[in-house]
Amino acid sequence: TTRTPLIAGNWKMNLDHLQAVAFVQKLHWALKDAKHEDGSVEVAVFPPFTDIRSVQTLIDADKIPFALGAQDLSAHDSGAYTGEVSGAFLSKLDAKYVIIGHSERREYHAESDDVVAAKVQAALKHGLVPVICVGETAEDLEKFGASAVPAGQLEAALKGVPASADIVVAYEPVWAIGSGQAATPQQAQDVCAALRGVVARTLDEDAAARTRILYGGSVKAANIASFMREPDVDGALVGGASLIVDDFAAIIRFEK
Ligand code: G2H
Repeated sequence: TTRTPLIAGNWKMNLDHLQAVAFVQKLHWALKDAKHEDGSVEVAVFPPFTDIRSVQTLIDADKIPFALGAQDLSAHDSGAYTGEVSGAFLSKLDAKYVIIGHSERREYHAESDDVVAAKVQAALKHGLVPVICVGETAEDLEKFGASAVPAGQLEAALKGVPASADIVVAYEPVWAIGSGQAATPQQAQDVCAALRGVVARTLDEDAAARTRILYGGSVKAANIASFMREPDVDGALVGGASLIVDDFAAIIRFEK
């Protein structure tokens, strides 16, 4: 199976809507003639909610080949949930993807595996592709090894998901996030392969062959190629380096 690599920029709580529009314009210029233009690499940006409308208008007007995603969504469809954002609203804005269960949400907003699973259901219901984030802390790594915790998180998130569902998985070891200390390509490969096994067991073999599994955690221009050479790493979820035009463009232009 050929899986189209996905390079995803998780901006976290950075760039207001004016900065976001300027950034996307600059990134688009920096990528003229890059391989995303022919569809051999997919690029997605995940701005804060308040930027999504502005970025959507720009990529639509200028025919910029970036997919749009949100960093979170509500588990509910609508109603008395102050401060929450429905997946229905996101898909109306042409968002294709939504990040679910990022470790910062698990840690600072107490998102449990059950909440993550409910949000995955909400995303699928509204036609969004969930980017399901899993990863172990330094303490988990020491106690259980690298794969056990992320595999358990993924299994929980896939509860009730049909085998035909379009999903993306992101392996983000918590100890590698924003720390400048990325996992080694071999570590990423081992866990991504284990996660593909979870998809095969929980969904089916076809889903496992089709599903893109990303590595995230201190990805930069200097290390992207080493991750992309691994057979079970199908792309990257990039935080810090997705906020710098030249760095993110260089990551998208990776050569194996
Ligand atoms: C992990 C990653 C993006 P960074 O959180 O999701 O961030 O690349 O800054 O480590």
